Amino acid sequence: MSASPSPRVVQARFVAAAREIPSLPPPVTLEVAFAGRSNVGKSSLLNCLMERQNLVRTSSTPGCTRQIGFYEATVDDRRLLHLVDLPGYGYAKRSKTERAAWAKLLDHYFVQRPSLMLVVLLIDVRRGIESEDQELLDLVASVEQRRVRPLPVVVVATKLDKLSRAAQKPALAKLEQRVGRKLLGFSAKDATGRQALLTAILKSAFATPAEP
Ligand SMILES: Nc1nc2c(ncn2[C@@H]2O[C@H](COP(=O)(O)OP(=O)(O)OP(=O)(O)O)[C@@H](O)[C@H]2O)c(=O)[nH]1
Ligand SMILES: [Mg+2]
Repeated sequence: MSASPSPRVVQARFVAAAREIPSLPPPVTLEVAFAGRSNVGKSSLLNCLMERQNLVRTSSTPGCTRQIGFYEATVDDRRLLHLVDLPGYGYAKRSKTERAAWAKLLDHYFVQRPSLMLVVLLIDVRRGIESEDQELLDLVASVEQRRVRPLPVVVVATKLDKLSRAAQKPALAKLEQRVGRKLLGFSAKDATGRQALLTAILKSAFATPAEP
């Protein structure tokens, strides 16, 4: 199956929501998870990627997404993917116990989930790296050594439209330097970066594993 130069999600639907590992849907479809602090724009990015206005619930109030949401996306050449919307990482208004339980669940999901092919990590371009973002970067790095297969990560800088055009490039460059890797700029408002992100997702998710 040849890859389209400008892939699009042609069909999208909600599949399942889960609060705990036992209620996750069976890992039969390749999966891409979207992680990041509360309010960074995970659910909005998913709507934008799937070209659907309100398939995923979003809110200006942090803490909107409270369950792991699974969405099936059909890409134009009929490839199927599950896009996984995660609740905000380290949401401060939750109790310490609740946050610890969530970190544990996330760790388990990242390490054990056989269908998970890629994590897309979101960082707000204006806020830069705060403690939750660093914790998440560290968590993903630590997961790599405990997985059977590698877990690639794509880091996305969100809400690019909130900066003036002139400020976007320097802000991205600064954040890239902090993270120590290349970032993709994104705006759910004007769909900047949608094509590049979808292309990166397809490349990772459907990559043929290297021969040992
Ligand atoms: N201007 C602008 N606003 C955005 C963008 N992405 C998200 N937002 C806004 O940011 C707020 C949070 O967006 P969500 O997509 O709900 O964020 P989330 O990361 O899913 O948040 P939680 O579910 O709480 O973890 C909403 O008011 C969105 O409209 C963007 O690219 N540009
Ligand atoms: Mg959300």
